[in-house]
Amino acid sequence: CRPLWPLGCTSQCPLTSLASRFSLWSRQLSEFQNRPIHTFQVCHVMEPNQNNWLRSGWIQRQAAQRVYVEMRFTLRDCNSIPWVSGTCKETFNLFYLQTNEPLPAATRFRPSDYSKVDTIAADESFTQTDLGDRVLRLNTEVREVGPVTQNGFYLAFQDVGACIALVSVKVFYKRCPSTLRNLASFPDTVPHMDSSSLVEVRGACVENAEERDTPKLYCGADGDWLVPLGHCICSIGHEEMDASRAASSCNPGFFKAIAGNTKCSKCPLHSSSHDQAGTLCHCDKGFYRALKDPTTMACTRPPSAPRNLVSLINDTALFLRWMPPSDLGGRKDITYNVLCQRCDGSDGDGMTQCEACEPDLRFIPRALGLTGTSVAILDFASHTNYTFHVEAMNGVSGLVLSARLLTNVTVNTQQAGPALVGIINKDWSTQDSIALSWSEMEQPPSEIVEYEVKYYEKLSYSSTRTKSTSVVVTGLRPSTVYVFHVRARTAAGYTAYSSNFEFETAADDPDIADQGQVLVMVTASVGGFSLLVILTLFLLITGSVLTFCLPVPFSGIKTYVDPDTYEDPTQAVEEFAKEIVPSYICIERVIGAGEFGEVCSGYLRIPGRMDISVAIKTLKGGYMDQHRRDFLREASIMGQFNNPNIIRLEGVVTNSRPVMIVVEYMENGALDSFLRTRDGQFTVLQLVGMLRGIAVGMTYLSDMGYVHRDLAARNILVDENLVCKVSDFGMSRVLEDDSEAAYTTTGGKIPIRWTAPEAIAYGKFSSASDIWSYGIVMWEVMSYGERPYWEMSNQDVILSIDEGYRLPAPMGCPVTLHQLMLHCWQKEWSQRPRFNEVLSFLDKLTINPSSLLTLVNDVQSYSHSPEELPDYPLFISIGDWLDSIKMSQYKNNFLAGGYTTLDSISTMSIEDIRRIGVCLIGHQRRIISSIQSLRLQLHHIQQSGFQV
Ligand code: ACK
Repeated sequence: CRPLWPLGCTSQCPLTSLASRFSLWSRQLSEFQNRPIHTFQVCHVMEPNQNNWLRSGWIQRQAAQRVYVEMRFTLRDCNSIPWVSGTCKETFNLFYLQTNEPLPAATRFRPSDYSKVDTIAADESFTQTDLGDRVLRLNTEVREVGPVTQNGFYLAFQDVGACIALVSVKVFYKRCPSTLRNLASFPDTVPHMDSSSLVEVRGACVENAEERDTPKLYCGADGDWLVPLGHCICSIGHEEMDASRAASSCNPGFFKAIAGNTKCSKCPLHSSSHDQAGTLCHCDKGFYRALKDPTTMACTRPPSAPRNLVSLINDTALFLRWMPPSDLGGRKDITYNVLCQRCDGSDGDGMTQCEACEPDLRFIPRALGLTGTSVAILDFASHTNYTFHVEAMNGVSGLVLSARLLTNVTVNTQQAGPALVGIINKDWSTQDSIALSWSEMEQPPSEIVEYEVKYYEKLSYSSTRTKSTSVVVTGLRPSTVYVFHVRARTAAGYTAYSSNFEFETAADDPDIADQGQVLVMVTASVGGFSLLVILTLFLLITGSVLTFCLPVPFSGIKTYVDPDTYEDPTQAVEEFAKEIVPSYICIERVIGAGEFGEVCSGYLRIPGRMDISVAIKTLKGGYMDQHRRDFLREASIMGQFNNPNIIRLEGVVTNSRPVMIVVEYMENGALDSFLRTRDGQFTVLQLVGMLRGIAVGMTYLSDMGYVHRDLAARNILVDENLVCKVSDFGMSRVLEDDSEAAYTTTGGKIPIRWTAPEAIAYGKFSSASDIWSYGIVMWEVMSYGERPYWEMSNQDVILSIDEGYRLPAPMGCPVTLHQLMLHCWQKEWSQRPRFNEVLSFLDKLTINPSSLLTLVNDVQSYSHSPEELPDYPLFISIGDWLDSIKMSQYKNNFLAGGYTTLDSISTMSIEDIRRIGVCLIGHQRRIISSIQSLRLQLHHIQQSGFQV
């Protein structure tokens, strides 16, 4: 409150007794600790017609809109004064007069000029003391005066015959005091004259704070601040202090890069701030921050050089592989550049002459910006020394001027001509040795020096040498198949490798020595010279001929080479698929039809080996070259894989007709039809086992960088032990073969129901889109081959997915598995799990089968509860519906059960379906699926705003 009056007045000055009998007294009141105080008193209670006036000086209004007068006075009640009845009064009156200026001193006092404010009565007059005396009590009364609109006013007190002592008069107005709220300051504010309206006041942000939403407060009539709105926030480099009243600067070692009411953060690792109010921490010497790094991220540095760079060369490709640097510099965005130089011969001073490699050298996947730790190099010149430098880069490498850290390897590509060794015979074997021999070529191009035999046990190798055309490789493991590569070194250097040969050591029985022989095609023989043959033994487990031969253990996985990167696709077939002698193939019967010709089953009868059951895909006569290429493309892809859950390529027949692809035989055929014929016959654990197998195969493919694009139950084959293997690789590019594939707006052919939205929309196929398809395969498996999204059109599937709809859990599906499916169907591809994560999740489920016990058994527990179901009109009858799903025989069951409308069946549970007498589990499943499908279609119709 602000006093208006008395301002700077002494006890004598403020009130003037006007034409009256008010007089100034000195009194002692207990309320004033009995100190003497001055009062104006009047007490002419015995005399009638009293009219005594006391008037204030001129009081300036200042900012006041509403003026209050507080009067403190004592008043004797008439009863306490004997013989005064009739004349004694117990009230006095308060008046006021507004003027713009003080009245001239000579102005006559005219009571009629004054307006009455109120009649004032006392609340208290006497109190009883302990001694029984009656003591006058002080009264306090407050009145509002006005409205006062002129510059000032006078107050006047009229006595009409009471006994009063006026102790004090205080005149004041109310204001909302200046304040700090939400980091904004609000000035002193006078409320509105009209008590029902508030004064809106805009605050100003305190120092080092900035406005977000305009800060506001409202000043109420009683001088209270009300309704705080908006706020200010601390500027960068500052944090809030003292309950949002002030912003203080960040201390050294702390920073704040974004305005807001958060605290200053400690400088991230390898950075510091030395001053107050730091908005950024500067990187310590030798550490950097990339342009896109958030300021909260630790400063990082370039990586050290890659380690253990090794090379492998075969006839057509040169492979480099390395290990990540020991110091990644604190970052994860590591990439590698492979730089190449040709270093041929030396100049006159004995210095090696190096120049940039030829531009048409092909690096697969590329030379720069590699994210993996291997690269394949094609189209290199023979008889050449290449030096490859591999450098590791990360997001801050570009900010550093210091020398680059490289790892080098020099590779000599010289080959002294084509393979000289063609036939290798296995003469005999024991459980730990194999005896080999080979014939000599009649006319070798140049003298052969000697044989060197290298052999590999797991990931390390040993070697032995021989000058003769035979060798006994000892120290092998029993009952193990080894792959042999042979090449000769002549005086001119190495020849190309021979084909692969597989030989097996004998079983673990010391008495049995295998005397089998293997006949293979001859590409060259060795003449009567001393010669060197290198036998390279690959342990089958480690992979095909592309496996690196390393002196150190090597954990890496091969990279898939796209056959399309070969100019001549037949080269890719030669490289990755074995040519089979047609007479070794024994066709038994036709088992199906593929896009290029029949699929048959039969045996592969290779002399010296056990018969193998095989499926034989044939290319029908009258094909065009393009057909042949597309047909064999699958073989050159499949031939690169070696995994128990990927269909195994036995070989191809390309040199005679019909052209054939021979793969392992899978007794139970395609997974989708297999499950359909065995509806409800497996345990959940068996189904999970199948899914696990598929996940193993897909983990292998994705690790190799191969994207399948057409993962679906129809492309998984099942063997007699229920092992599932991924197949159908030819379609990764064109998908012509898949009856499910439909043309998209971009012109590609895509199996819509199995394909991730980003792949449909912009052709973005990746292992993440394969994961989406894997989720659909999970759903197919758990529903025993049900068609995903039932009878919905492709267009409706795309729209529903876009609207966030996902397939509900199939009947009897454990909740955990459905959750995994939903995870695979995340719209954002980067949020989907990876195959190795899916695999370890499935492994955990298998180890802990109780996690599979919670089933989604009832349609009512699906994501759309019955209450949410649209109230749709009946557009077909129950009879039509049952006819459409070939379940007409249950019409009466539905009628008898009281289900006469589609509306009524939409909430049916599997229990309800059993209750009305549908006993066969396959029929229960078909009906419940169709109900789900109806619900989905109705949901979609509702979403699209279409009125049925
Ligand atoms: O469902 P299915 O019996 O399994 O019918 C198709 C048919 O050939 C046309 O592709 C079957 N099929 C394909 N590859 C093999 C295989 N490796 N083993 C057994 N059946 C196979 C497939």
